[in-house]
Amino acid sequence: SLYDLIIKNGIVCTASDVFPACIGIKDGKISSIAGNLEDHLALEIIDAEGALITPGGIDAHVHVDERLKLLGEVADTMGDATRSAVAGGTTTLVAFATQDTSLTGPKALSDSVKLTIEDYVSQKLYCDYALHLILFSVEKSSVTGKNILDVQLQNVYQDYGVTSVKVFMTYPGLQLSDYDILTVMYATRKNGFTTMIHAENGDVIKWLIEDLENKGLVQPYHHGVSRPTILEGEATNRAITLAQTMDTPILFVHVSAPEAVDVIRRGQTRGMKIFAETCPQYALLSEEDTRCHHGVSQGNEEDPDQFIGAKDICSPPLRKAACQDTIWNAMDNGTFTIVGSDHCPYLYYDKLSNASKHRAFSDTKNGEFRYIPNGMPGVGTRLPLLYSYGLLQRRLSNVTKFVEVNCTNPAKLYGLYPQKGSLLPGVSDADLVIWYPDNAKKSFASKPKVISNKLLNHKCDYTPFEGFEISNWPRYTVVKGKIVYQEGKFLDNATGTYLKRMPSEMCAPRDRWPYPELRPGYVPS
Ligand code: DUC
Ligand code: ZN
Ligand code: ZN
Ligand code: ZN
Repeated sequence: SLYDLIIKNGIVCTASDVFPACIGIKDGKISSIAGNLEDHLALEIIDAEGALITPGGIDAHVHVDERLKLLGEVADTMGDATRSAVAGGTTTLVAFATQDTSLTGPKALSDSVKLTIEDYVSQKLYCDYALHLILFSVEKSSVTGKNILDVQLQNVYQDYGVTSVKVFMTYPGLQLSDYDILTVMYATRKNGFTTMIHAENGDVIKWLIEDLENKGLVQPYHHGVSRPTILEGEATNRAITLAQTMDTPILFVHVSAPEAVDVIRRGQTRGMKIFAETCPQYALLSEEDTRCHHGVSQGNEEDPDQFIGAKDICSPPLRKAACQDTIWNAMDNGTFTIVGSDHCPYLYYDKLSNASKHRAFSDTKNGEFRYIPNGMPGVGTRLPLLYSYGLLQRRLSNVTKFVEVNCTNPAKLYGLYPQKGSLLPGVSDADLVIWYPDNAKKSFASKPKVISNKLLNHKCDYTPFEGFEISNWPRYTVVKGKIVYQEGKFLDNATGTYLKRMPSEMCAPRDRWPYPELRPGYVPS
């Protein structure tokens, strides 16, 4: 027949348009979108009953079991993360391959990616995924190092279609100097890569952590005290300065601080190619969520160790509740290009004993915040939270904005568009989500009202969003034309594969230099 599947009676929502239409799907692709498609043309029909239909989400920031446990050992495999993603309406992931510094030479980075992909081929994947590359060591810390990296990046793109690199301005062992960041920017600029930046001033944070420990202030709450917003603002501004020096587009990941939002917005207004990502936790949680360690009175059955605040530790840390409005506004006004989850699922309870012991206790009997791994799960909650708390509560102006930051912009930013991130007939994969109509009368019996860990289908033993009320949860998630998740249940027909990417269609250098002599290849006349 003409179509494998027709979805009718829905409202099609893209990053630009909202309109009632039928969607015809054939061979895993969106084939037609039309006012009416006749039932007899398809093998299978879904009646969407007036529901909103959006492209599947793209979560371009997830951590799964990486080969080198630089930031600690996470609970989810790629298979687990794709499963949780699909249950929450996300149909593409971009995770991280880590530079393997035991490899050198022109294929060092290409082989780092290769080994990562090999780890995932045997896993059952529920949707497609791509990879960024984490760089934490510049092989030759001299101006000639830029040529080595240039060739290494060329190979990584040619061999595996990786077109983005993440660098850290914090963490002992991972932090790059300004000098090395310029080297990275030279090479990413030349190869059309996107440079992703974790902006926090690592030297100052190191000093503050030591000082807090000397004062005995080691509980989870003090993790946030050691990483104040001004240090994110400073590092963000410094990275913008480096990007301006090297005429390189940059992307700030997991932005949390109002000071950072301010310098990003000002740089954008000056015409700089600055992009930014925020995460649902910075819009919906606060530093108060890490406080539960305080005082015996707050201890209870659930929290015998006075340690439950560890569930809300991430970096950058959760901020004051008063910062949340800034995050929502920047999401709605275009300062933030995308929303990613920064899914980084560390087990709260000890894996082996299953007792009420966080892994940090194995390193130190007091559970000092320094040893608590920085991250929380979120790949399954990103879209439902943004739908209920963003769209329905009017913090996001409309559904086109919801689609833009969660689906379409991540695809454009990371070179996956228009195969992913839209519903363009003839070109887009049939990855989509059917949401409940607001006034749904019919619903699956267990229609969720609050977020619970069970709903998330991940391996992590908690969610920081436990108990958050949700008005909508994906009713159907369709991946490459197959209904993979329907009314709370998985249908056993999922497939996922590695995606090669194109260079970003948003990030291109502007060729504006503070002095012409700084231009690569400048020859004095
Ligand atoms: N940065 C991330 O992107 N994820 C987890 C921890 C971190 O610092
Ligand atoms: Zn980071
Ligand atoms: Zn305290
Ligand atoms: Zn991350």
